[in-house]
Amino acid sequence: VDLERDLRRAVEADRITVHYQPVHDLTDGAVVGYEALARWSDPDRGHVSPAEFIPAAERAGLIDDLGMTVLRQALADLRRYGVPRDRWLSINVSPLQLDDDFARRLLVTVDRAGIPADRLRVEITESAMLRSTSGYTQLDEIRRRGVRVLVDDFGTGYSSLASLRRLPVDGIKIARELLHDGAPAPADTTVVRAVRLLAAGAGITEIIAEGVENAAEARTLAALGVPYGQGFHLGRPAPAARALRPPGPTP
Ligand code: G
Ligand code: G
Ligand code: MN
Ligand code: NA
Repeated sequence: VDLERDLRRAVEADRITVHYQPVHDLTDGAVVGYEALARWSDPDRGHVSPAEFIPAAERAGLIDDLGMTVLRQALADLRRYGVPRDRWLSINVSPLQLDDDFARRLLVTVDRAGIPADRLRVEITESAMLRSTSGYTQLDEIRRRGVRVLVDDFGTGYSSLASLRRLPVDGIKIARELLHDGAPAPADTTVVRAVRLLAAGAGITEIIAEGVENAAEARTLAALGVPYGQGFHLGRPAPAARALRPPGPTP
């Protein structure tokens, strides 16, 4: 409860910040987009993990404000740092945000920022999507404007071809748990092949592997036809000034 109170103050005082983790094209290494990740550093608590404060925000009814704060900051950062037009911005969306006004609010915010809606990606977990069919309408509405919907943490829940075909989605992010399973070895090729087939069966080709932690994994995934990757090997989450600044001469 104290946590929720402090978080409310942080959200109201605009003290939630955003870090960015790049998504890379695994064939040529180019950056194709960024995932925005909320950060909270409290004067007394220090750095609080999103694994702790996101659920707290959901319990306290703050997730909507927090999500919009992250979106607004991220859209502003795209402009401030002159991020090239062809790089997308991905935000995480909690199922609790998918109320009847979600699409309208999101699109108004994007339009006000002067960023084309087709640069935006929205990440939602599969279980969250399956929970509310009313959310489908909202997702379809933003998709009509060009926003792409990605299934986050794919493979950690109940994944089936049937559900994937029914969901209003454009891409999937393969959960890092699926690739590592404790072993520091190359990505599990059987699992990756299966996921690719499942996605293809639903007409989905935008596939992003999460948790790419070494060069061997990146090579294996590329060889298996996974187009995109994200992970510590490719780039860690970092503040805008570091993550989004165009590469310049190193001092
Ligand atoms: O990478 P990191 O440890 O920051 O993220 C931990 C979890 O918090 C991830 O599951 C991520 O999806 C979630 N998360 C991070 N930022 C946001 C946000 O702005 N909104 C929501 N709903 N979840 C977020
Ligand atoms: O659930 P979601 O995919 O939104 O979570 C992103 C989280 O994954 C963030 O907390 C981020 O710090 C973490 N993350 C990103 N890349 C890697 C990686 O290569 N390895 C591990 N273990 N975690 C990662
Ligand atoms: Mn995510
Ligand atoms: Na994920």
